[in-house]
Amino acid sequence: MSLARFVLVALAAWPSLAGAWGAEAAEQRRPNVLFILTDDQRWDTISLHPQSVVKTPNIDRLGREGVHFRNAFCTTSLCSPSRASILSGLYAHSHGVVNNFTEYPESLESFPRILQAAGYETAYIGKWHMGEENDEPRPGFDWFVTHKGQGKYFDTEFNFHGRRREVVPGYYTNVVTDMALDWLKQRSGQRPWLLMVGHKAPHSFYFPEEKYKKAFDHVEVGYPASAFDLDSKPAWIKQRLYTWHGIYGPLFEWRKQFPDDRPEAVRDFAAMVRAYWGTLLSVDDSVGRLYEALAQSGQLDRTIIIFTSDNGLLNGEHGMVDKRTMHEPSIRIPLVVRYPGLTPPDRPKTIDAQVLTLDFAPSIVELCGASPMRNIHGRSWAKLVRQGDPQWRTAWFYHYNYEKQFPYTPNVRGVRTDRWKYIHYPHGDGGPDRHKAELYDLRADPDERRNLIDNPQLAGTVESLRGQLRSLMAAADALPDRMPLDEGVKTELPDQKIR
Ligand SMILES: [Ca+2]
Repeated sequence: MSLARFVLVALAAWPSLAGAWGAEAAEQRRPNVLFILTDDQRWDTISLHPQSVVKTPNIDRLGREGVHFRNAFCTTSLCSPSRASILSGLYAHSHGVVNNFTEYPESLESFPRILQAAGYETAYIGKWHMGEENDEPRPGFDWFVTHKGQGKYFDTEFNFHGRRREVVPGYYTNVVTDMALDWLKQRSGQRPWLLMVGHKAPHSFYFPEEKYKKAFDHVEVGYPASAFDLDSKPAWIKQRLYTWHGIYGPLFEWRKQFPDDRPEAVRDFAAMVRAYWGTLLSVDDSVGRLYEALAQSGQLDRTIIIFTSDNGLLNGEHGMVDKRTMHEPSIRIPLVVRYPGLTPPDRPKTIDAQVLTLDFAPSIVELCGASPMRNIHGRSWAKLVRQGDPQWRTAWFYHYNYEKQFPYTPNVRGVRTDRWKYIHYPHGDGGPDRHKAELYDLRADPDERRNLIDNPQLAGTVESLRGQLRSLMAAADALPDRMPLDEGVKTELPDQKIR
C-alpha cells in the first residue's frame, strides 16, 4: 500500500484524526500579519518614490517583491483619529476618536480583535497613541507593550502588558524592533500571529540616531516654491505662516528665535527637514531586521507584511509644517505590502487606484480568512490587487475638526476624485463658510499650486464636486455634520505638555 493510500485508509478509519489533520492544514494556510506603522511619514520618503531623498532599500524591497500603492491616503490627517480608522475601517465621526486625546472605544470592533477571536496570537509593540495617559493593555492583544503619550526617541518608559513598567535604554526605533524580534522568537504555539509594530519615528521633535545625525548634511534644503505662491489661496494659509504650524514659526524647536521670515532663517528649516529624514534611516534598518528574521524562520512567504504611516506631513508646502490640512503631502501615506498570496515576489505590482486607511481592516480580515467586518466604510483591496476591480472607488471624502489646542487649521471638509480636489472650511455654526474654498485639477497641477475656485468656467465642476461630497458623507452617515466652532488661526503656542 502506498503511503498516500495508507493515509486515506487511516483517515477513513479515524474521522476525528482527519478533522485534526484538516484543521492543521487550514492553519498552515492562514497567513501571519506583520503591520509596521510609522508616525507622520510622508509618502515620498521611501525610495520607491522617484523624488525621495531618503534611501530605504529595505522598505523598497517589500514593494519590489509585493505591492506598492502609489495613491494611499488617510481620511483624517491626525494621529489618533487615523489610527482608529486603521483598526476599525471607520471614519472618525463613526469611531469617535476625533482628536488626539480620545481612547479607542472599549466595545468597538477592530481587525486585531477579529483575528484574536479567530485564533490568532496577537501583539502590539510600540507607539499606540490613542488615550494620551494610558499605557495599559488594550482589547484584542495577547501581548501589549506601549507607553504614555508620545514616547521619547531615547530611553522611553514602556509598560509591558500591565506587568511592569521599565525605562528601556536606547533609541526608540531599535528598542521596539528588539522587542518585536523577541516576541517572534518566544512564541511557543503553532497558531498564526498578528504583530503590530508602532514606531515613533519620524514624528516631531525629530532626533535621529547618532550614526545618522549628519546623513543629510550634504543635501541642500530650501523652502518649497509653493510657500511663496499663496495669492490664490484662502487667507488662513497666509496667517498660518507665522504660527506653530508655519514655516516662519518655531519648527518644533529647530528655530529658537521666532517668528523669523528672513531668508537666512531657512537654515533652521533645513536642519529640521534633515533631522526628519534622519529618523527614517533607522526605520528602514528595522524593516530589514524584521524581514531577515522572518526569512530565517521560514515564515516570510506566509506573512502579510504591511508598511505604512498613520498620516502624512507638510514639510514647507504652502508655507506649512505639520499636517491636518487636506493638501497632498498631509493626506498621502506610504504603503507597501508584501504577501505572495496577493502577488508572487517575482511579479510585483504598483496600484494607482485610491486606497484609504479605512481599507486596512477589511483587507487584512479577508486575507486571513476571517468573517468579513460589517457596517464599515473601508473596502478590501485584495481583489483590486489580484485581478483589478472595475467597481473600485473613484472618489472619497476627507474631514478634520478644528482643535482649540492647535488653532492653526480650520474645520476641513473635502472630496478627492481621481482628478479633482475640492476643499472647503465650514465655520461650524451651520452658516456660510468664512474662508475661501480650494479647487485643484490634480492631473494638471499635482502640487496644488493654482487654486481654481474663482474660475467661472469651473463653476459646474465645483457644483458637481459639492454634490459628490454631500452624497459621500450621507452614504457614510456623516450627516448632519457636527463640528466645533472655528475660532480662527492664532499665534499662541500649544501647551508644552501636548506638543
Ligand atoms: Ca501621526
